[in-house]
Amino acid sequence: MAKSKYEYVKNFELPDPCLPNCWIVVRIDGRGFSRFADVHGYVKPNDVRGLNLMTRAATCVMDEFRDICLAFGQSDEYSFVIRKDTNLFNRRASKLMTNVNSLFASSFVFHWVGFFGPIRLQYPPAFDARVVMYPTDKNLRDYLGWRQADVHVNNLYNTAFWGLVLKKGFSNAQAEERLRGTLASDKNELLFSEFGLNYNNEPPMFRKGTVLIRKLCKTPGDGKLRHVVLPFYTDLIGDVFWRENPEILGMKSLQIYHRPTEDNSISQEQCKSSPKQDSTGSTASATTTNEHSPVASEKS
Ligand SMILES: Nc1nc2c(ncn2[C@@H]2O[C@H](COP(=O)(O)OP(=O)(O)O)[C@@H](O)[C@H]2O)c(=O)[nH]1
Ligand SMILES: [Mg+2]
Repeated sequence: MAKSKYEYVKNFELPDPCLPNCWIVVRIDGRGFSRFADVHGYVKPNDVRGLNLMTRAATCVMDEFRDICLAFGQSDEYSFVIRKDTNLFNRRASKLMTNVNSLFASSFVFHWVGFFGPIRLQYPPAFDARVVMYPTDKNLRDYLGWRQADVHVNNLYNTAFWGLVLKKGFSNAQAEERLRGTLASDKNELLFSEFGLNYNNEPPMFRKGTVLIRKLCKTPGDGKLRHVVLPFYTDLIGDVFWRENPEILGMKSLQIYHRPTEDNSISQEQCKSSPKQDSTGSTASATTTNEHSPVASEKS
């Protein structure tokens, strides 16, 4: 067919490939989530329903895009790490970013009722996204370490702040003033002396965020090995996680994971952490003991 006079406009579309051989990270972040959390009555400082819903949405994304080898979530953000040898969407940054982001947002809405039940969604939430490339394993680990350190700093502060406001009747300004200039050790001490709370006993999901990785799990019943996405609440900064899961950076075949036999699910009431089943039957559970949990999602 002869070229139409409009064809030339395609030349305005610029290529945007991600550099070869780099880890690709897509990070999504809730837009105006402080307001969203207030409007929907999120528990302060951590709402397990909200955190688990984020993890459910992230699991949907990982189920769809198998080249995502790890995701890390906290608060209103999730980072998705895409294998450095991926050819997904020909490595086009905008395609990767928009597909991950839109599937995340639609999954968040799709699964809302499974986590929030009768609390209706008041308006459509939105998420921004960015793509960042990391050329070395160290860069990638440092990126994830940075996000995890952020969880620690924010959660320690927020736990102290909301403790003062909700349990001691401080105004927001008074709590801010009380915490101004304090070190981590001061906040730990404050939590212990004022509220009898040992920060290290707070649920790992709150303190460390959620790591999603892929494993092979034996399915109860038919005993078949199936591909699963599992949540872990564990340290990413040290070497242990990377030593125990060498397939991630090594881009090797999935490892077999043996599920803990006991039911570790806990509720918001029990420890401000509730990995209840959602309406689809999937779980994204937290544990206080093993820092890992039952299956979040299964695909054969
Ligand atoms: N109450 C509550 N708020 C949360 C929770 N997770 C995230 N948020 C809110 O979401 C915000 C996320 O931070 P940021 O992205 O910087 O703020 P944004 O620009 O308003 O989206 C936090 O400051 C909280 O206000 C939660 O579990 N409970
Ligand atoms: Mg945000």
